[in-house]
Amino acid sequence: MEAPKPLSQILLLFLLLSAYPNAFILTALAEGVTPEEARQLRDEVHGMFYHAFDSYMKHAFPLDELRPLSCGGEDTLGGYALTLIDSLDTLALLGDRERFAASVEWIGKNLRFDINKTVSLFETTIRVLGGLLSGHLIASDYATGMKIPSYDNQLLNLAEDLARRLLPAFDTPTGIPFGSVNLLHGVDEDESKITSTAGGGTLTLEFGVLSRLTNDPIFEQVTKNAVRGLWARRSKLNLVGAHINVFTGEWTQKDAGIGTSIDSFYEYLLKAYLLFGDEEYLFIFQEAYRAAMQYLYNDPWYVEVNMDSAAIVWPLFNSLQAFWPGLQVLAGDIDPAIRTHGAFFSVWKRYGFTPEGFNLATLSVQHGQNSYPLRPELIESTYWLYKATRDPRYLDVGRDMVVSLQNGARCPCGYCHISDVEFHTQEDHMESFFLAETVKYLWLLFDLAVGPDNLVESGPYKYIFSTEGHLLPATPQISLVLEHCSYVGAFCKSAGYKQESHASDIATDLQEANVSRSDGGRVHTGFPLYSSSFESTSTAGLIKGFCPGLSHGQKLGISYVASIDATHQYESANKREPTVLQSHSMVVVPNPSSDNSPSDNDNNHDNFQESSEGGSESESLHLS
Ligand code: DMJ
Repeated sequence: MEAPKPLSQILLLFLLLSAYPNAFILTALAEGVTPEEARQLRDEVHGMFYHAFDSYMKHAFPLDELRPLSCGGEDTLGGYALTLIDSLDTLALLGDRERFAASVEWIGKNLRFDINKTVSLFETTIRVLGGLLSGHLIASDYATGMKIPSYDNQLLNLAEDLARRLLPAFDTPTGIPFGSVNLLHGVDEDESKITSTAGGGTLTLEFGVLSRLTNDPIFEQVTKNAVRGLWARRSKLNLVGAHINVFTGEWTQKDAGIGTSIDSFYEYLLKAYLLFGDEEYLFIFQEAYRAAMQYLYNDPWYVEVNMDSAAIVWPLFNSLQAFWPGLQVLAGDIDPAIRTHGAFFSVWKRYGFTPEGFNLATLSVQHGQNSYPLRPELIESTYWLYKATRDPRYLDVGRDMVVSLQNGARCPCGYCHISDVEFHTQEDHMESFFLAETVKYLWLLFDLAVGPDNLVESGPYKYIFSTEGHLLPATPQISLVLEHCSYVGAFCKSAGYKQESHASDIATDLQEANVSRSDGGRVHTGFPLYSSSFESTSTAGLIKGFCPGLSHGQKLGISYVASIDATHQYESANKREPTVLQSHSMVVVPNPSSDNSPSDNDNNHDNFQESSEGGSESESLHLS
C-alpha cells in the first residue's frame, strides 16, 4: 500500500475539487441519445449478453466462469456452474423462457453442495444463494410470466441446503461470521478469524428471503445478529472499519469508507429495511449514512478516514464506491448523488473504464489499482439516476459505457477484464457478475427509456436488487405485509398537484390509522416521518400507514411519476442546456435521532435502538 499523502497535498486537492464538480458534471454531456437510439442500444446490450452467455455455455459450462480470450473455462468459486446460476434472473428479465427453463432444469437435476470445498461466505451468498432464490421466485410464480410448469421448488431446496452448509460460519462469539466455510465440514480449523465488514454485513437479504420462504427464522436471525455485532462495534463517530476479528471484535483495519471491504454493508441496511420493513435496519442505516456523509463525503468525492479520528488516510476513489449514488437514489438523497456520479463518470470518460483505484491527490490511476474487472457499480448508479430523474444525459452515459465495453473489452468468446485501463490490455477472465449485473443494469437503463416492458418495471412486485443484481420481489410472503405502506414516494418537484393530493391522502391515511396528529400542516407520527417534503419543493418522504389513495404500483413498487420538470429537462437537454436536476422519484430518509450526537455514544453500542428512539422530530439527512 502506498503511504498516505501529506496534508498540504490533500488540502490542495480539495481546493481543486471544490472548483471541479460542475466541470465533472458538464463533461458528462454528450450527443443526446434519441428514443430510436435507445432502442438500438437496448438491443445491442441484449446481443452483448448473448455473446457472453452463449460463449460461456459453449466453452466453459459447467465450470464456474468463462475465459473469454482463450475460449475456455475455470472453476473459481465452488465448481458448480457459477455463471449459469448468476445469469438465471437476467435470462428471465430478457424474456428468454427457453434458456431460463433449461437452466433451471439443469441446475435442479445436477447441482450438489455436499462437496469438500471451502468457499467464501459472502461470494457464495450473493452469487449462488441469491441466484438460486431469485430464479426460484421467478420460476415458481405465474405472476412473473415466467413460471415453469414442471418446476417443483428444486432451486429453493438447493438454496436451503446450501444455506444450512453456510450456517457454521456464524458460530462465533461476536455473531460476525467467518469469511469462509467448508461446505462439507464446516469452518476449517485454520480458518482466518479476520473478515471484512462487507463480508459479515451483506447477507441479510438472501438469508432473510430464505427464512421467509422456508418459515425457518434461523437464517434471518444469524445474519441480523451479524449486523448487530458489527454495528455494536462502530466508533464514536458512527463509522465502521474495514476488517474485524470475529472472535475478539477488535478492528484490525480501521479505515472507514464507502468502497472496498465496506460498500454493501451500507447497501443492505437500507435494502433490508425496504424489503422486510424491519425498522431496526432503517435506524442503523440512518445513523451510518449520516456519519458517512459527515466524515467521508468531500463533495463530490468520498475518502477513507480513520474510524476513530476521522483523519483522512486514503484520498482515493475506488471503483466499488460507484454503487453509492444508486443507493442515495433509494435513500432520496439525489442532489449529492448527481454530483458524485458526475465526478465518478469523469474518471470513466478519462480512461474509458474506471480503474480500481484513482488517486484524488495526484489525479491519476493509483499505483497497482489499474484494472477494470467489468464491474457494474457505475452503470448501476446510472440506471438509478436515470430512473429517478429521467434526465437523458444518463442515457448518454450509458451509451459511452456500451461503446467502451464493445471497443475495449469485447473479445473472441465474451468480455475480458481490462488489466490496465490506460492501455486497455485485455485479460482472460470474465466474472459472473458481468452477466448478473453489468449487462443487466445496462439493459434496464435502455429498456426504461424505450418502454419499459420488463419484470422489474412493469411486473407484479416491487423488486429489490441484491448487491449481485439479483431480483428479490417484495411479495406479501417476503415482506410480511398485505397493505405494506413503507411507501417509497414518487413525488416530483413541480408536479404540485400530485404532491398536494398525495400529501393530503397520506395525512388522511395516517389519521385514519390513528398513528399521527396533524399540526400546522406538518404530519407527525409515532414513527419518525419525513414531514417537510409536503410543504416544500423538496421531495422526500417515507409514508407509513395505510394508503388507500395510492395505486398498487405506488404502494408496492418504486414507481415513477412523470413530472413537468422531467419533460422540461428532456427538452432542455435536447437543446443542450445544462439543467439542474430536481425531480425525484424515490425517497426515504427520515432521521429518528437528530439529537443523538456522536459523543453520546460509547464504544459498545448494544443499546443502539434505545439511543435512536430518544431522537426528536424527524429531519432530512441531506447533509451536503
Ligand atoms: C459483485 O459481486 C457485487 O456487486 C459486490 O457487491 C461487489 N463486487 C462485485 C461487483 O463489482
